[in-house]
Amino acid sequence: MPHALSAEGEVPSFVGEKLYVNDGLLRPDQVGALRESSPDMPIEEIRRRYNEDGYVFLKGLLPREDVLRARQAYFEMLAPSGVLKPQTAPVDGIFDPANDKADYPGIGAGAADGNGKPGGSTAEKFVDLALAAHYADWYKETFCKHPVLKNMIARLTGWGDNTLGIRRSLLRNNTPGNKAIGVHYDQIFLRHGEPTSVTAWVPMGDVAVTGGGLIYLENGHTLGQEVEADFTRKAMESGLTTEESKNAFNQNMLSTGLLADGPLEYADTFGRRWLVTSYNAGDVVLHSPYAIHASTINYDPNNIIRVGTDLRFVNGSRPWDKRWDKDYEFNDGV
Ligand SMILES: O=C(O)CCC(=O)C(=O)O
Ligand SMILES: [Fe+2]
Repeated sequence: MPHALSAEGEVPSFVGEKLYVNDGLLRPDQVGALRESSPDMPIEEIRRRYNEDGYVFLKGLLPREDVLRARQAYFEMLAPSGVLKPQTAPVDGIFDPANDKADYPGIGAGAADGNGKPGGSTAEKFVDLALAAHYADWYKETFCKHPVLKNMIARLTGWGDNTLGIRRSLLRNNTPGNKAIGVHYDQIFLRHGEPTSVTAWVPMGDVAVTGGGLIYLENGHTLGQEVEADFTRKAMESGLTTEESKNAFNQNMLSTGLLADGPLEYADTFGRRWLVTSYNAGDVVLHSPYAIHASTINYDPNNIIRVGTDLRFVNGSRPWDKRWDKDYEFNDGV
């Protein structure tokens, strides 16, 4: 049976919703559901799923109120930039539709060169405040060091007291309609360490399925390993030094360090689906350093700004990428 066409003549991507990525509208055959897990499952089962899928999506791991408290602090800080719709509560994070989205570009995905300062001079107030939020106590000392998260990772990995939350993190804001992060796996940016880090992707607020959440390539962690082996081979063949080959932006790679800007074409090239979901405040996805992921463009029906952070954990008793032992800054070369 042919799929019903929507009013615009385009087929919804998933559960009746249209999911847009940097290179267009995902087709239904390119999309599946992210597998949900419960933090109350036996840790062996959580570990089994993490190893099998390259990620584990833990519903309600963090107390919802802790996440919303951070969301509120974030938007109270950013409100003077005019980002929020007048007469709305900061915790709701509703973008003022009267704004030009170009003046409110996203941290982490908004700059053409990946990790540079996004936007022009009219974006400066917003961008400067969004950067300053990285250094605020409620973020750096409280949210990033949440004991429930660290404890889960210590149990998952068996690292125990050696579990170390690394300092550099990106507190990302995806304003409606702006560019989304392209296709990548995290080890590309962590090559000075062993490929055993765990990333916790933490949505800071509820994220509708069309609201710009993270998407994972099905079995992407096995493909990521193959791609990394290929980069290593190319680096050797082209005579790069070990140091050069560890660079995420070396001559064999895109200038952004990404595998591709466009998830749609990438899914077709490798014949794999993107796994998607909606998120609630408190949910966390733990993913392996080879898990291939990207995000959708935020087209939330209520103009809710998507905020999220990626917190990384390593075994502090093993070699890890110490370039990350610093707070995030634009153009920090990592
Ligand atoms: O939040 C995003 O858009 C990207 C996050 C990410 O790449 C990660 O958590 O590793
Ligand atoms: Fe990532």
